[in-house]
Amino acid sequence: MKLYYAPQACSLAPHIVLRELDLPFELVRVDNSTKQTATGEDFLAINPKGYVAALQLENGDVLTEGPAILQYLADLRPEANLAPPNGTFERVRLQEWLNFVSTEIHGGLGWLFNSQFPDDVKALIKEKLFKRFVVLGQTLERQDYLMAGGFSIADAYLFTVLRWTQVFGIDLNRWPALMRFQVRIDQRPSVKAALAAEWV
Ligand SMILES: N[C@@H](CCC(=O)N[C@@H](CS)C(=O)NCC(=O)O)C(=O)O
Repeated sequence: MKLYYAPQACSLAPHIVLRELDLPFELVRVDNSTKQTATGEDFLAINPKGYVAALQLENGDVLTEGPAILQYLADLRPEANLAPPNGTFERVRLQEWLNFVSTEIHGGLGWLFNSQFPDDVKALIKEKLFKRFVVLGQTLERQDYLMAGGFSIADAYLFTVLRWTQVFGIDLNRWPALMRFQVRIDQRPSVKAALAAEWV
């Protein structure tokens, strides 16, 4: 498998999960401004959506959209328990979190990267985002991970997007459970290895 990624982008989540699962993979860096890969390919020919993450399977199929990629990977090694089995209520609960992280947290923080947005619009986005942080905090105050059963793909995703708060000067200590969560996930060997591999 090939994971097309950009350093510190949302592709870090499947990168962490590939390492958690000890699956063989190749990392291919994408320059998001030129849409060229480090290997000289036209990224738009691989993923016409033009964004990371994209996962190319051994048969050539390309899978996109973080929550889909994460679930595909987790299901390759169900014994690792990074996602409850399909067809269970717990799997739907996981999908509920993946969707929340994708639309409310990834989506919200993602808008803040847009340099064309005026400050008052960014302030409104932050106000909404902080309400979502309170919701996350309510769960993470009573358990270490989003899912009661332990570390899952949703945690890899949440960790990845919450890291961006540093870029915008948002101090996660305002939501202590979120700060503790970031520190906890940051200590995982898979996370350390993924960050080291992307740090170029
Ligand atoms: N809906 C996509 C969004 C992916 C996304 O936002 N990718 C960003 C990096 S975190 C990107 O590559 N943006 C570059 C662009 O849109 O041109 C997903 O959930 O995977």
